[in-house]
Amino acid sequence: MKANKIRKCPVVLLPLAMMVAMPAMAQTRHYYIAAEDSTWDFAPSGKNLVHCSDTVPCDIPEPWTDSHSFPVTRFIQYEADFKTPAPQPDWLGIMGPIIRAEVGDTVIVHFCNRAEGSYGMHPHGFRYTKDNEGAHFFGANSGSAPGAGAEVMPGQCFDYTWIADQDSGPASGELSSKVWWYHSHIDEPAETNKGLLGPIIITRKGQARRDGSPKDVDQEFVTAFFIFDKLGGEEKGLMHSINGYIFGNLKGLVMGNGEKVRWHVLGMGNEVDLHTPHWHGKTLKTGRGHAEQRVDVVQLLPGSTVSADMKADNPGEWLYHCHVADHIDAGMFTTYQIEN
Ligand SMILES: [Cu+2]
Repeated sequence: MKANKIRKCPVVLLPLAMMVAMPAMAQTRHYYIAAEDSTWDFAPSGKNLVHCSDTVPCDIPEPWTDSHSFPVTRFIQYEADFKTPAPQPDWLGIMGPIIRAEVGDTVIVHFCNRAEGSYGMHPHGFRYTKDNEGAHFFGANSGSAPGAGAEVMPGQCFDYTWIADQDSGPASGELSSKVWWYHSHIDEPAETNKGLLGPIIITRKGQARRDGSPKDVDQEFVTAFFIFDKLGGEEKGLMHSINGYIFGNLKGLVMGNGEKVRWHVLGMGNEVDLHTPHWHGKTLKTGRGHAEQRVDVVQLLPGSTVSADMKADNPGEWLYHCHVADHIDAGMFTTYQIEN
């Protein structure tokens, strides 16, 4: 196992004015991520938690009543020892860890495949070389073979180097951070459907805290809308999920009154995966300057992403759901809470 190579900045005494004017130093950020087989319960409470009270039956409707736990393969983050799991917010659900960078940073993902199949990690947004593309294909036009990181066999490891360059970060009309996907890409449809996917957040240069999160927001949430197909198209295997949870089982979307909250939303899946996340209780703003728009619904297609800011100043528990009728019936909803 390679040692964590995060370098410490040398201590140099500078006049305060100079320190304030200096841009943040580019960082090399290390992530330790394994692919692992497990079982995932898309409704661990066994209940429909949004329509549930002393007088309302809490049952998940048929055909999903007892059909919401399935085999998955997921990206799990560890500390550098590859033994201690890194903490992950409950609301991130089935997704792999958030990989963060500020424009100018380099991300090194130390990936180990502990699952039974061969997998890899392909990022959106970052700049990378062929070996770090993490996608398996033969380029017949150039005669190119798959890159070194295209396919990591069971029991093997690969270090991906991904660069957050200017083109990886938000453009001028966008918010201070933006979200991208990463996922396995040998048999991409099968592997994302297994659960091998997660988010990347890249913050504009000079606008990130030390941990990469944007300075101008109090909290960021990431929610992915994806109909996992766990039984070859059979309805009772279609998990209309947000972060791998159905019927209100996605919990922890909690914010303080008055906080500025950024929502990163992502879509993945098949042609049925057209999703329209809708927030009750508050409107949001996408973009900035002339590109600013006020929304309470955004549009997602497979692979696409949207970021939007909410001023959380209306305390209460509010619905958060896909607005596609069939998807509502199948449980693609939860709630978020603005605490008083
Ligand atoms: Cu939907």
